[in-house]
Amino acid sequence: MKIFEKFKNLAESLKKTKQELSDKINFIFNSGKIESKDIDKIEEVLILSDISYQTASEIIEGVKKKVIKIKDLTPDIIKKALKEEVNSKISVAFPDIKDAGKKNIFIIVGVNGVGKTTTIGKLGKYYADRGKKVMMAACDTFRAAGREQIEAWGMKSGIEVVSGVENQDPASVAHDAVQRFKEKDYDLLLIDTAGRLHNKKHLMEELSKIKRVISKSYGSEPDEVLIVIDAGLGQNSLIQVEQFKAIVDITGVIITKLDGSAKGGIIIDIIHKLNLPVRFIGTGESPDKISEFSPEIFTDSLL
Ligand SMILES: Nc1nc2c(ncn2[C@@H]2O[C@H](COP(=O)(O)OP(=O)(O)OP(=O)(O)O)[C@@H](O)[C@H]2O)c(=O)[nH]1
Ligand SMILES: [Mg+2]
Repeated sequence: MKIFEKFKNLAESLKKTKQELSDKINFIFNSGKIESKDIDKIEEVLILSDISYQTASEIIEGVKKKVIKIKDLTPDIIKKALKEEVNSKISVAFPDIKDAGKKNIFIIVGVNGVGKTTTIGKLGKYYADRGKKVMMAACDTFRAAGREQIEAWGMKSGIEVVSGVENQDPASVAHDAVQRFKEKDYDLLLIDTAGRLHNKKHLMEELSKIKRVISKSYGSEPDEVLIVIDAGLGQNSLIQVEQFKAIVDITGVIITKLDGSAKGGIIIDIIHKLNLPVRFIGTGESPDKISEFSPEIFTDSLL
């Protein structure tokens, strides 16, 4: 019960994807006797929920192998096999997120408008609620609104925000934040960055500089470099993640706006194809709408 409570938001935010997926799968099975060609139809349904062709085929091949010798196939047998296959794709034993010790730094990156600043605001509260002393840094110096936005989140949750002036070099804001973080009694520093398109070379170089400066002032690499992706962008986000990964060595993924999307299938590819852990899920706009990710709850809620 308690475990389910913890992932309630995750389960709820998968409703749209589940509807797309389960309704269509049930429709396939409603046509009477189940034949092996019905299993192939499921592959199309998976692709429609934004699972890549390659991953969908692997899942379907796995299902077929599991049920090939069973004479009287029922929808339940196939659904169970499907669940097991999806689960096997996403149950990768990643190391835990590095939020345990004293002094951890997370940098949050991603393209424009995916929900980075909102996620930092929610994460700040999430960790403060769990007893951490959190600091947030506004390294989006392109837009005054970016700074004001994170300051508003800080005010709401009583979290200190370090910010620079408009158009200040974001790397120098990051440097100042890390110095302050090191000197004072803080546990976790969350660094917000401006949105940038993955194909804009100079902006990607700027990000690489921010990370270099943080590592230098911190004395070691930041503990987590988390990329935020918008669930609604589906397969496009795989390209974004790959390009950011090449520049700043992404350590994990946060998926936002799952509440408004039927493309939750993308999560399977992030884990299976890109081999990256999904750390958090954004499930709405308000401060508490953030959830840890659980592969089991994900598959259970989806299928
Ligand atoms: N429904 C929903 N909306 C979200 C979620 N996360 C963020 N948003 C909304 O997405 C919009 C953009 O969020 P921001 O946090 O400003 O995005 P950003 O990535 O910081 O944007 P830039 O700094 O301009 O690149 C806002 O309207 C947020 O309220 C989520 O999990 N669910
Ligand atoms: Mg922002």
